Amino acid sequence: MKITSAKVFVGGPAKNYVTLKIMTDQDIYGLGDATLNNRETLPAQYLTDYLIPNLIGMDPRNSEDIWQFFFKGAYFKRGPIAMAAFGAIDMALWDIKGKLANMPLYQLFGGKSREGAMVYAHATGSDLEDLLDSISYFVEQGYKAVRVQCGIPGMPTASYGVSESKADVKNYITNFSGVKPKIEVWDTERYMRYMPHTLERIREHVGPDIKVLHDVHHRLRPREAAAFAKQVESVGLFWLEDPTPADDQDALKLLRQHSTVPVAIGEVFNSIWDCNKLIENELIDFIRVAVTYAGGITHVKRIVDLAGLHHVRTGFHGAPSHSPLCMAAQAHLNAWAPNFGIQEYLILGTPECDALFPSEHRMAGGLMYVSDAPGLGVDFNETEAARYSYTAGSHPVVRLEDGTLWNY
Ligand code: KDG
Ligand code: MG
Repeated sequence: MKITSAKVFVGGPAKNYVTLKIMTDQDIYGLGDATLNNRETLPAQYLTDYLIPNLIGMDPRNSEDIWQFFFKGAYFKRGPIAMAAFGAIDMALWDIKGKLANMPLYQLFGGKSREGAMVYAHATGSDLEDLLDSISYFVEQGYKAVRVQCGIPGMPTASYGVSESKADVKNYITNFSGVKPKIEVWDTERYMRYMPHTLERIREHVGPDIKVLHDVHHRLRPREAAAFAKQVESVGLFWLEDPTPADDQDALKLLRQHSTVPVAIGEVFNSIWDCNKLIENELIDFIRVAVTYAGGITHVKRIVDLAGLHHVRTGFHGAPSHSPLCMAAQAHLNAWAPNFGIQEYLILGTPECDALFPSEHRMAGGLMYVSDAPGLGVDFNETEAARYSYTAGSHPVVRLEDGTLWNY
């Protein structure tokens, strides 16, 4: 069996999905996602210029050797651009493998460990009143877990995960358009004063059974993160996400000495080498990598297995920038993983998105049910794809009030 050609599409409804389609000499094709949020053209270019010309003629069934060829074979390894490009190839090769075997991917991993996989929604409010409405909305929809992000009184601008306008509580989508980033202003002291007791109020509002998650989005120093985690311990958070900048694998030691709050980290990691010490030293409870920019199914499965040895559960990234192809790959891993934790879920399921990526993966009662179709179980409609083109976007840049640059 041979790979005969491959093409890359960039675009989609409200997002620049980067979709790879690999064709073979046997009338079977595979699909993969290389979407790197706000830098979408870069993995697309890497695929087109370097990786696809090497893929032509390879046997798509040798997904392990092909992964090693691109990863070990590259002198300059890792990094989100390369790993997103390898990730898309790897996903597409697993898709082909599943179609050849006439099995859904989770069967090739070892079958199902559960039926529905718990997901969490994003509740958001420009103030606490709005946030409580937002939480109630998602709970009424059947979600068992919600991430809560609240506007902080006196904060000069809306901060991460918070609606800019009042009463915008259902579909929180940040407008990232433009090459020049929007500037956000951050004040750690205001956040540290307001957020802990607000989380207490949220717990009183939802009762004991709803799982509550909160994302600090890399904003605190290790000592501040330790103090914050200690203060919010009584809230019983399901997780505290990215309390410190993710690059420092030792930063969480102080937090661990002062608090038992579960910690989730890893949405910016792109290889096992970014998280192996965190996992082996049991400094985290959930690993947040995404199948797209952590090198695809082959590499993420290795991370999941390492995590399982150290009581670390999965909590794969599922921001709206992930295409339904990445979410499908994660759905198969979630169905299989013995150490599954939770899945972030923000695909809006718009008619436009469903038309571009037809699939039978479905959501019910706050759980995601994986499709039984062979391979990834998602198709790609090229006629629909022709309607979309690329629009440049950027993540905001954060500064302190005196102008000092901070972490987004
Ligand atoms: O591309 C960056 C976003 O995906 C990120 O800011 C979202 O923190 C995030 C989350 O938890 O989904
Ligand atoms: Mg996050």
